[in-house]
Amino acid sequence: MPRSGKRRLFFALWPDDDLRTRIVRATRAEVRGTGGKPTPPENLHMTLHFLGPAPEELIAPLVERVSVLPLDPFELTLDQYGYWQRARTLWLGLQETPPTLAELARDLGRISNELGLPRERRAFIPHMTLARKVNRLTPREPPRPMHWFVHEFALVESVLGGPHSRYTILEHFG
Ligand code: 2AM
Repeated sequence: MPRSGKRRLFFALWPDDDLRTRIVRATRAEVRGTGGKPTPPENLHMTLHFLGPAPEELIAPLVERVSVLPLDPFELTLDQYGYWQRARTLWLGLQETPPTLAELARDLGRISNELGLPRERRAFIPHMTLARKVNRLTPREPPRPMHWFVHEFALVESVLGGPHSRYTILEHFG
C-alpha cells in the first residue's frame, strides 16, 4: 500500500478464464498488427467506473453501499474494435451498450461521488484495452462477436510501476 494511504481503485467487469481465452484468440492478429504492447491476458477487463486514488478508509463504506445495489444479470456482446489516437490504445468494445450496463456504471459513479470522490466527467465508453503504445492501425475486420453473460463485477486495486499495472480484486459483487 502506498504511504499516502491512498489506493488506486476502479470497478470493473472481469472475464472468466474461458472468455479471456476466447478474447485473446479472437483478437491476437489485430493486436499484433498494431505493433503495440499487448495487455497481459490476466489484466483484461472492462472498467465500469474509475475512482482514482481513494483514501483507504473509503473502501469499507464503498463496499457496503455497492453490495446492496441490485444487479440484474445481463448479456453484452464484444463485437467491435476502437482506437484512441491520443492514448495510442486499441480496444475491444460493443456496438450496443446494454442499458443495464450503463445504469450500473452510473450507479457506481453516483455512490463514489456521494462518498466524496470526484465525479466522472467523461462519457462512459465501455471498452477493454487490448494494446497500448500502438504504432499503426491494420485494416479492422470486426472481431467475431463474443457474448458475455455478466452476473458479477469487482472492485479492483491497480498498482502502477513495472511494465504493466498490477491488478488485485478486492471484492466481488453480484
Ligand atoms: P484504460 O484501459 O482505458 O486505460 C485501470 O487503470 C483501469 O481504469 C483501466 O481500465 C483504465 O482504462 C481505467 N482508467 C485509468 N485512468 C482513468 C481515468 N482517468 N478515467 C477513467 N478511467 C481510467
